[in-house]
Amino acid sequence: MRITIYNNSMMRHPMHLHGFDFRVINGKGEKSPLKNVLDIMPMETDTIEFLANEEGDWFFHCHILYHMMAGMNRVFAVDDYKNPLLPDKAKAYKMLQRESNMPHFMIQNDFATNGNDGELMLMNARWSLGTEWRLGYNNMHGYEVETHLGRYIGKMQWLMPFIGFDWRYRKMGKDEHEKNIFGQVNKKDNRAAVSLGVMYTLPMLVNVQAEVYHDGIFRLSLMREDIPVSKRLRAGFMVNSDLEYMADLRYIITRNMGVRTHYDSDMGFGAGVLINY
Ligand SMILES: [Cu+2]
Repeated sequence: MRITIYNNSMMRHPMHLHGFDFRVINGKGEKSPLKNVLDIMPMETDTIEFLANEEGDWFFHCHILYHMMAGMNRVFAVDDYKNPLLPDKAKAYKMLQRESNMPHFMIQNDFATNGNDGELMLMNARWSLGTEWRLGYNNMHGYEVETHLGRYIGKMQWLMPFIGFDWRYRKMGKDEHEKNIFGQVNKKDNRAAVSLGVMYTLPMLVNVQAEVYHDGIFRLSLMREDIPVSKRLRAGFMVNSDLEYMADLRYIITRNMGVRTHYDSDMGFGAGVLINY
């Protein structure tokens, strides 16, 4: 049996096969190494080969267990093995796939000098529900909340169509209307809008997002989070066609805590403590 696997993620995955050792056929011919774990690197393609001569249902999975639980697992059925523990194998396999597509939850908030900056997210392998907020301490800075519900589609899952809801409130003293780069006038001070959009993952994990709101306003954004600068330092940025921008630097102290400094075109410069779960 010959299988070609491709790693389209930016992580390495030690893929482990039960029941057999396999050869890794990557142009080494007779000298192909024999393994039962293949640590596949980002963007790597590998072909593995083994003689499926042992009857059974054999598990093939990523050995990083939370990847396995997020769906990186399959079963190779060799012959029609009657497993005494699994009378209904089709049902059991469905249950496995359901169990390994559990929703996971994350939340973070930056308690900063210029406001609260945070997000929460509920995701499984395909669906993503996320809310981001920027809550200022005064009316001039105002509030801004953006919510997106989307589904990653395609084999590579680089494209996510979504529906969104934006709500913002701000009081500058005058009701300020700003123009975006398409010449559309955007009411920024008190706005509630629903949107349809798509997000696409570009190389280097830069996300580009195109969104059209029910009032006709169009918005394009480019963003990237978690750019590793050093072992503990992460950078990020966002720019959009409303001429808003943000750049941040974050220093990871513990798994759930860090310090963050950022500059936001609406809220200015801020420094704070970032808590995440
Ligand atoms: Cu993995």
